[in-house]
Amino acid sequence: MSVIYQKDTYLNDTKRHYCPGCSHGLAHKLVGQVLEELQLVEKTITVGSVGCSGLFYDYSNSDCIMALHGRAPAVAAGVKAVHPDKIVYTYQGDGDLASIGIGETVSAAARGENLTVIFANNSVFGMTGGQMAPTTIPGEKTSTCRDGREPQVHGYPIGVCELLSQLQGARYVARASLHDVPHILEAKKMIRKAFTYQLEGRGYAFVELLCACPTNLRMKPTEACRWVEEEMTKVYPLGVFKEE
Ligand SMILES: Cc1ncc(C[n+]2csc(CCOP(=O)(O)OP(=O)(O)O)c2C)c(N)n1
Ligand code: SF4
Repeated sequence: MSVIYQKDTYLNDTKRHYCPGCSHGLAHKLVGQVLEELQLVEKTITVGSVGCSGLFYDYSNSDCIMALHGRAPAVAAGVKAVHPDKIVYTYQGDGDLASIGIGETVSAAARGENLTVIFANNSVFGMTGGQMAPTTIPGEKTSTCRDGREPQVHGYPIGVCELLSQLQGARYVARASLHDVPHILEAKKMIRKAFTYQLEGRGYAFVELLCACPTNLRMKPTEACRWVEEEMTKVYPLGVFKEE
């Protein structure tokens, strides 16, 4: 009998702490499947970050290192410099990557580090109670903008793919969404390409995943996915921004 599906060896069986409908678990699964398919599980070092995915090291069989809030790209660059033969990637939320870590993010991309970055954009600081993040979309209600983000008062959201694709050092920049199955499959293709870039030494590769945080949106999981599809993708168009 031929095997048509089995769990990847990158993730272990530890019970996850994520809320029902949270996209983080799905994002990890896609990364795990890609690493398994590319036979990279044994040589991958994951650089985790601060936020709801901060316990990721408990869920993975790979070597993991935790960075301070926002510092994952700098840590990953150091790890890659010492272990050029390893596959090194960061997994970061939007508060981590686009707020406190925006300096490290831009610098690593501008330097053209041969790294893979997986960016889980759920539009809020999830772990700390759903505060407004640089990625919160206009009109979105959060615990620190209860009447909705108003650009004249709170500023405009940062499109990280739009920003990074302007940098010469960034080679692959793409945005996908995890709100339904066809888009999840598209996201997997992008993640695969981003790891292939590193494998081939082609430089910095970045994949943004639009994610649902039902708890802080105060929605049911299905409603949160619909919100990502209907509202988030308007502000953050999907697709490949750069591929060279
Ligand atoms: C230097 C520092 N500042 C603030 C915090 C508090 N903090 C912990 S998690 C977090 C929010 C993380 O949000 P995000 O990166 O969007 O990830 P999510 O929880 O949404 O997955 C913050 C601000 C911290 N741990 N360290
Ligand atoms: S608070 Fe949001 S990001 Fe954090 S585990 Fe729950 S749904 Fe996921």
